[in-house]
Amino acid sequence: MAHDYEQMWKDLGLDLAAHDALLQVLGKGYEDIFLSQSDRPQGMDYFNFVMSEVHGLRIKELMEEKKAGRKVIGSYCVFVPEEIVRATDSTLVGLCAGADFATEEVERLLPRNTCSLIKSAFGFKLGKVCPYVESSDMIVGENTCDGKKKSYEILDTLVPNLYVMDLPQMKSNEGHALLKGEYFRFKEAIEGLTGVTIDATRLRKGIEIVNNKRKAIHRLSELRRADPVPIFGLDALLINQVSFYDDPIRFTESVNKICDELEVRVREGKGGCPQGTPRILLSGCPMVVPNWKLPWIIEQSGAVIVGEESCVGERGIRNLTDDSGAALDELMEAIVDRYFKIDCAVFTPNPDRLEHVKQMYADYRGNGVIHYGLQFCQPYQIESLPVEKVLEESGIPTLRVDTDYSMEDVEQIKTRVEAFVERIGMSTCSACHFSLS
Ligand code: BJ8
Repeated sequence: MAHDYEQMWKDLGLDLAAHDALLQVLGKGYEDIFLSQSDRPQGMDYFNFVMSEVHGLRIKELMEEKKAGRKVIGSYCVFVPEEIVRATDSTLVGLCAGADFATEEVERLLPRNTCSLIKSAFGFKLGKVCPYVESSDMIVGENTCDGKKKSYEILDTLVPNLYVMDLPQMKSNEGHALLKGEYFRFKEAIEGLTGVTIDATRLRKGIEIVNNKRKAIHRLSELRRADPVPIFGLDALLINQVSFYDDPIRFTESVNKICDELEVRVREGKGGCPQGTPRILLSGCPMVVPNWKLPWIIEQSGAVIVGEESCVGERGIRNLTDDSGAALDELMEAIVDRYFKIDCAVFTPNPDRLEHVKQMYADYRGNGVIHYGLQFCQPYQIESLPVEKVLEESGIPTLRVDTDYSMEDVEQIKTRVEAFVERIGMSTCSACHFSLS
């Protein structure tokens, strides 16, 4: 792949040696974690291919779109409304990163006790290894947690095209009005960037494309309620992760295709794990490529992940946008209503999320919840305590795991997860054990 795309990466200003090293580590990790699983659905071949070309063919496609006059918008948060971006035929890509990179350089700009997700995003920019950042015509930052909000002030000095979106922190009428104002301001900014005026027809089309993507993931999620589970949690997470990079229409088709296959598995009572495998609901911070450490540990410990209460998961794709409005303003209002329901821990208070975790646990027929907090993530680490309390009061076994992107704590987490899986008292599944070595 490197040979074919080297000139493109050079033109984007990537550091070819550092980028090659990153791709090698990623490729090896992917092989060890994903390709070593047994009994994967055939439909995963498509997602394997996307991953193998995530810095290659997909970037080439984006370059071609740009040549044809279309724009690429990069984002770090699921609050950035993709419908508005699609309404101008532009493409939204996720820029969050899930691996440490250029840590020394990052820590010259950000305090050491900044969460890995923010540090990693900076590391990928400073280390010149992310073709998505470099191909973005606009990068959208958002005022969510303090770490992101303040770090965007520094990011603004590193990129030429940062747009900062203000977001509410309370689910009040004033919060709703703030979000509405910000989405209208964003619409104008996107129109200014692209030269395309968004009308009702365009916006409805954008809503349709994004809703279809969500519906396909909803379908996949529903299938994970079956016992035996027809797909490993790692693969389902990967599909969610790919949704942030892939062409949305092709992605939707590919998810629906794998769902057809999974439906047959469910009908025939087949799956990667035998019936009775302990079922874990993951809850907490978003997990972006290539942050697979905790899910890998969980599934290696003889459990299967049946759902993710996360922005790379159900929190991000949960509700559809109502497309029944005739006028542009009605459709914009529907977009605001849809996004205002996102129960990110940056909101205070945030009772909806506590209810949602419990609801997901019931819907996905869980046997336990593992709460994942990134170290130094105040919103999710602080909220993990009420989450644990509410779950334990309902008799739901809960384990809180706070970690970062390093591999230093793998053994320690493994010991805790294995004990938890044993505690939830179900039979373990030998088919779920696969090795990283
Ligand atoms: S809507 S979860 S994508 S803000 S892990 S950077 S919160 S300190 S990512 Fe998020 Fe939007 Fe919310 Fe979702 Fe801060 Fe925590 Fe780091 Fe985080």
